[in-house]
Amino acid sequence: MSENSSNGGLSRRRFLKLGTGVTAVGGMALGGWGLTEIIVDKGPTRSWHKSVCRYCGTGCGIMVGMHGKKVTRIRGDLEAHNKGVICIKGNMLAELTQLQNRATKPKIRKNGKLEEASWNEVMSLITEKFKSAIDQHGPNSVAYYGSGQLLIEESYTANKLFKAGFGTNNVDGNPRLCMASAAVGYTQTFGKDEPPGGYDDIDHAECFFLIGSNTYECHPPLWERIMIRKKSNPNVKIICVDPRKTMTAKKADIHLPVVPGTDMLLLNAMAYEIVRNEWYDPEFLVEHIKFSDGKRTVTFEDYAKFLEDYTPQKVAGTLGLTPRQIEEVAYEFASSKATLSMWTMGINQRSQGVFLNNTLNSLHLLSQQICRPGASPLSLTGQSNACGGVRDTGSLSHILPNGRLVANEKHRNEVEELWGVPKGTIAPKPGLDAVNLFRAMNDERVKAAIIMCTNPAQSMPNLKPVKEGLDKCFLVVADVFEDTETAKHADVFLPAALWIEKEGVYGQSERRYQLIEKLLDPPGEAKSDFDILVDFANRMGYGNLIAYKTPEEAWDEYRKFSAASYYNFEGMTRARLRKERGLQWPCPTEDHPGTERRYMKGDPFVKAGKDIQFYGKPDDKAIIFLRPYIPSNEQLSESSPMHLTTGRVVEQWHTGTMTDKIPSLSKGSGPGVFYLNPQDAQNMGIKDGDKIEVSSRYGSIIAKVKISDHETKGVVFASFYDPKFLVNEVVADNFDPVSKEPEYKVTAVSVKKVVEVEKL
Ligand SMILES: Nc1nc2c(c(=O)[nH]1)N[C@H]1C(S)=C(S)[C@@H](COP(=O)(O)OP(=O)(O)OC[C@H]3O[C@@H](n4cnc5c(=O)[nH]c(N)nc54)[C@H](O)[C@@H]3O)O[C@H]1N2
Ligand SMILES: Nc1nc2c(c(=O)[nH]1)N[C@H]1C(S)=C(S)[C@@H](COP(=O)(O)OP(=O)(O)OC[C@H]3O[C@@H](n4cnc5c(=O)[nH]c(N)nc54)[C@H](O)[C@@H]3O)O[C@H]1N2
Ligand code: SF4
Ligand SMILES: [Mo]
Repeated sequence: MSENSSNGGLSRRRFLKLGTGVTAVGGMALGGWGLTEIIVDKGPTRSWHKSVCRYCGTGCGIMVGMHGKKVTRIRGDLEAHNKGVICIKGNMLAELTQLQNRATKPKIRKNGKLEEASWNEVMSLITEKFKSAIDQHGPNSVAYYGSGQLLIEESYTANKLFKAGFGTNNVDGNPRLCMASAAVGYTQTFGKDEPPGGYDDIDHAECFFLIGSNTYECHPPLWERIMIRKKSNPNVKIICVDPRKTMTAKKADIHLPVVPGTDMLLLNAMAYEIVRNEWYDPEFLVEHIKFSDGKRTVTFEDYAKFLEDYTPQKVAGTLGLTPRQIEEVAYEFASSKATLSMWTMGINQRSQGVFLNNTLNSLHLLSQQICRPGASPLSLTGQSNACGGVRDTGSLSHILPNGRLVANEKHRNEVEELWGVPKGTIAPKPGLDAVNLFRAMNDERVKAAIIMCTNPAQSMPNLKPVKEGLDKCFLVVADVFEDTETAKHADVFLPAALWIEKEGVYGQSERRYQLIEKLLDPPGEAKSDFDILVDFANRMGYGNLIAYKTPEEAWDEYRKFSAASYYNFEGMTRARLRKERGLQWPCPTEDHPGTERRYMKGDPFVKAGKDIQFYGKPDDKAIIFLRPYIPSNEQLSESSPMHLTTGRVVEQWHTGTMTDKIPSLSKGSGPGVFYLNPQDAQNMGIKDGDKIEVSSRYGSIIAKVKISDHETKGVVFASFYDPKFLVNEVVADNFDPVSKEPEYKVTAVSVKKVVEVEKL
C-alpha cells in the first residue's frame, strides 16, 4: 500500500516517520513501525501497572498508567521480552479503554430488534434453547465458536463444558483461520505443537527466512529486533518470500516475489539444493531424523529421488523466479551460522498449509538449523492468546488439552480421568471446524451456537452462505461492541468485559504465559466471558464439572492438569505470574526458570547426557516429510486472470471493531480499498481513486482502488477491516484437507473499472 496516502490526520507516511523518529528507551534503534511511546498526554498518571497488550501474538509487555479509574498512559515494558518496544496499536490502548459506545446491556431479539433484557432472562433463554437442542437433536446440534483473544481460563472452561459436559467436540474458533496449519505442522514433524525456540533466537540468527509474513506491519517489535540484530552484525541476511513488495520485502536483502500459491515448489527446490550440495550432516540425520512419505517410513535415498522433480530449473518458471535466485536462497539458508525462519499467514492460510509447515520444519532438520541459539523454525502467532488459550488448551474441534488428539483413545481417556468424568464421555470423532461449522448452520444441523470474542460475519471466507447459516440457528453473540457484523445476526447479545476489565493469562508465540490483572470495572452490566461461561455451565447442570468460581481457581486446576504432559507448567503459580514478565513452558516446578529452547539441553524433558532429543515422538526422532506440490484450486483463467490476496495493515486490527473507532488509527489506514500495481492499472486504464469491481466465483464487490508499487503484477490486494467493504464475500473458502484452515491468500478474480474517479 502507499505510504503517501494522507487522510487528513496521521497519514501512513507520518506513522512511518513516528516509527523511525521516536527516541527509543533503552538505547534501541528503531527501524520500522515499532514504537516505544508517543507522548499523548491524557492528564497526570498516579500509578503504573504491568500488563500485556490485548492484540497480537507478539505478546508485548506494557505498562499501564492510571489515574483513579482511568487509563492515562501506555508504554512498552522495558523489563519484558519486547524491551519497551510496542507498535502503534498497543500505543493506543488507553484510547480503547475510553471508547464511549461500548455494549452495556444484555439483549434479546424481538420483532427483528435487539431489546434490553435482564441477565437472568437472557441466560434462562440460552439454557432452554441449548437444552432443547441437545434433547431433541443430540449434543452435536450445539456448538461453541471462540477466539484466540479470550483468556486461557475462558477457553479452557468452554472447551471442558462442551467436550466433557455436553459431549460434543463442536468447539472451534478463529485460530482455525490462522494457526491450525502451523499447529498440525509442528505436531506431525515433532510430535508436539508449539515452537522449539523463541524470540531470543532473533538476537543470535545470521539468516532470517521470512516467508508469508509481513513482520514489519504485523509484528513490529519483532521486526525492530531483527533490525537491531542486523545493525550489530553486518553478516546478517534477511530473505523475504512474499508475492507483494511489502515494507518487509522492501527492507529485506533478498526479496523473492513468488506467484501466490506456489511456495511448495520453492521449499522443495531449496531441499533439493541442500541435498545436491551435501549441506547436511549424515550423523545428525541418522541419529535424530526419520523420513516419511506420510504413510510409511522411507529412506534418505527415496527422499533425494523425490526431490529430483523440484530442481531450480524445473520449478523457477512456475514460481516466477530464476533458478539462480533459488540456489542463492538455499545456500544462505543452509550455510549461515544460524537460520531462523519466521512465517505467518502467507504459508498457513493455504490449501497446502500443513505441507508447507512440514517442509519448512524439514529444511531446518535437513540442514541442522535447529537446536542452537538462532537456529529454529518459529511460526509467528496471530492473536494474543491463540497459542496459550486455544492451541494449548485444545480448544479446537480435533484436539484436547496439552497436545492431545480427540481421535486418540488413550488421549481421550487421560483427559477424562484428569477431568473426573466417566470413560467414554468425550466423543471419539472430531467436531466441526470453522468452515464446516458455518456450513452445518446453513444445513440446519447445528441448531444453537455461542460465538464469543470473534466476528465471523466479517472474517470468514465466502461470506454469503456463512451469514445465511448464522440466521438459521439460535445464535448467541458475546462482544464488547454491539455494532459488529456478527451481532446483526444474534438472537441474544451478551455485553462482554474488555481486556483489563477482567483477569487471566495469555500465552504468545514463544510458549510464554503472562498474566493480565484487572485494573478497570466493565461498563454498565457487561460481564467477563469467564463469568458468562461459569454461569452457563451451572444453569446447564454442570456445576460439578465447572466447580471453580474465579479465574485464579480455574488456572490452578489447569496448571495441575498440565503436569501430566510435556507442556508441564505446574510451576507457574499465580503469585509468580504476578511478579514475573511471563514464563516459558515447560516450567514444572516453582523454582524452575522456564524453558527458552525445547528438545535440547536445558529442556527439563531432555534426558541427562543428551544434547538433542525430539521426545515428542516415541523413537525420539523428528520427521522429514516428502510433500509434493499440489496447485491451488484457484487457477487463473481467461475469465479470472488475476490473483486476489488479502491481509493486514499496521493500524487496524482484523475486522476493525476496536481500532477503526480510534480516530488516529482509522485515519491512518483510511477506508478499505483494493490495491493494484501501476502497470496492471495502466494496462486496464484504471486510475488511482477509480471504482473497480473485483469478481470471483464466490461473489463480486465494488470499491475504490489505490495504485501502489507495493503490489506486484497480477496481484490485487485488500485488507478486511472495513465493514463497508466486505472483501470476504469474494474470497474463496478452499481449505487445507488436514488443518481445515481456509486459503484466504489465493483467489482467482477478474477486475473491471466501474466508475472513473472524476465522476465520483
Ligand atoms: N497490524 C496488524 N497486525 C496484526 C494483525 C492485524 O489485524 N493487524 N493480526 C494478527 C494476526 S491474528 C495474524 S494471523 C498476523 C498475520 O500476520 P501476517 O501473516 O504477516 O499478515 P498478512 O497480511 O495476513 O499476510 C502476510 C503476507 O502473506 C503474503 N502472501 C499472500 N499470498 C502468499 C503466498 O502465496 N506465499 C507467500 N509466501 N506469501 C503470501 C501477503 O502478501 C502478506 O504480505 O498478524 C497479527 N498482527
Ligand atoms: N480476507 C481475510 N480474512 C481473514 C484473514 C485474512 O488474512 N484475510 N485472517 C483470518 C485470521 S488469521 C483471523 S485471526 C481472523 C480474525 O477474525 P475475527 O476474530 O472475526 O476478528 P476480530 O476483529 O479480532 O474479532 C474480535 C471480536 O471480539 C470483540 N472483542 C474484543 N475483546 C473482547 C472480549 O474480551 N470479549 C468478547 N466477548 N469480545 C471481545 C471485538 O469487538 C470483535 O468483534 O480473521 C480471519 N479472516
Ligand atoms: S499489537 Fe502486537 S506488536 Fe503491537 S503492541 Fe500489541 S502485542 Fe505488541
Ligand atoms: Mo490470525
